[in-house]
This record gives sequence, structure tokens and C-alpha cells, in this order.
Amino acid sequence: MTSEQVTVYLGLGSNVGNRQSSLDKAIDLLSQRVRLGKVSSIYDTEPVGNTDQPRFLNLVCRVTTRLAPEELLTLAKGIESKLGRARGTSDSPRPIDIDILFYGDRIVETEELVIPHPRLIHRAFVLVPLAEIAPDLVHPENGKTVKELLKDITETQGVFKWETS
Ligand code: PH2
Ligand code: MG
Ligand code: MG
Repeated sequence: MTSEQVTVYLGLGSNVGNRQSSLDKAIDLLSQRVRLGKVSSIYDTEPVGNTDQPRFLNLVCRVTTRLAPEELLTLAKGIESKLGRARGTSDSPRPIDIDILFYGDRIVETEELVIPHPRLIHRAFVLVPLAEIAPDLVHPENGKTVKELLKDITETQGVFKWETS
């Protein structure tokens, strides 16, 4: 196999059970299968979309991998299941959600997977932690850096740094 190492950014969120423990476990399971790079601080965040659900803890991390996007998605789903997430719960509370935000500068659009994540540009709970570890990362579709994308959204409220215990 000669596939290249790709730098990938993942967004993790949890709003059921012991949220910090779920994030820790997910990071640990990921690190067994991909090379873990920088991990952001954890942020306590207001739920976006379905607001009638508990607050989230969110973080983002950088990993490098030779896994193809679809393989990475399968890995993410496997970890979500392992940590107790039922399938088909896209807008309801979940112990862990792992989203592929960027896969190098690749643009992917299949039934299963859209990369870059289509909603990341609107989401402070992604852009705030992302700006912490990759402020100069460029979005391959609009050419803006993460720092610029964060400046574009006016609503950074509801995202607070979480004191890790
Ligand atoms: N994830 C969603 C919907 N809304 N809100 C916050 N604060 N954090 C999330 O991770 C999140 C959300 C869908 O995956
Ligand atoms: Mg998500
Ligand atoms: Mg998801």
C-alpha cells in the first residue's frame, strides 16, 4: 500500500453520561488506530440545532493516517458504537459523536460523507477549539483560514473552556 499520510481534523462531542470520560475514551481508542497529533482544550458548549438537550463537551484533534475517508468514517462509527451510541441519533443526545471536519484539503461528497464538514463554518463549538490548534488552516472550499471563519461568526457565546478534572 502506497497511500499517503494525510492530516485530518476530527470534531468530538458528548452530551450524555460522563462527558469527559467519553471524550477521553474516544481519544484513547482513536490513538490506537491513527497517529494522534494536537488535541484542543475541552469546551462546555450550548447545544446547537436541537436546543432541547443537555449541554455538550466538545474538542477537536489533529491526526495523521493512511486510512481513506470511508475507512476513517467506519472507525469513527465503530468507536461511537463501542461507547454506547445508538445509530440514527443525529440530532438527539449521544455519549459520543465523532465528525470528520477536514481530510487534508480533499473535498468529498458521497451519500455517507461530506468533507469538509458542511456545518463547521457556522459552529463556534468547532471553530473555537479549532482556532486553538490550527488557526491558519485553510478551508479548501472558501480559502479562508480558521481564524477568519471564526471572526465571521458573531455568535461565539455559549462556548466556555472546561476545567479538565
Ligand atoms: N452536535 C450536533 C448538534 N449540536 N451542539 C453542540 N454544542 N455540540 C455538538 O457537538 C453538537 C451540537 C450534531 O452532531
Ligand atoms: Mg456532529
Ligand atoms: Mg456525527
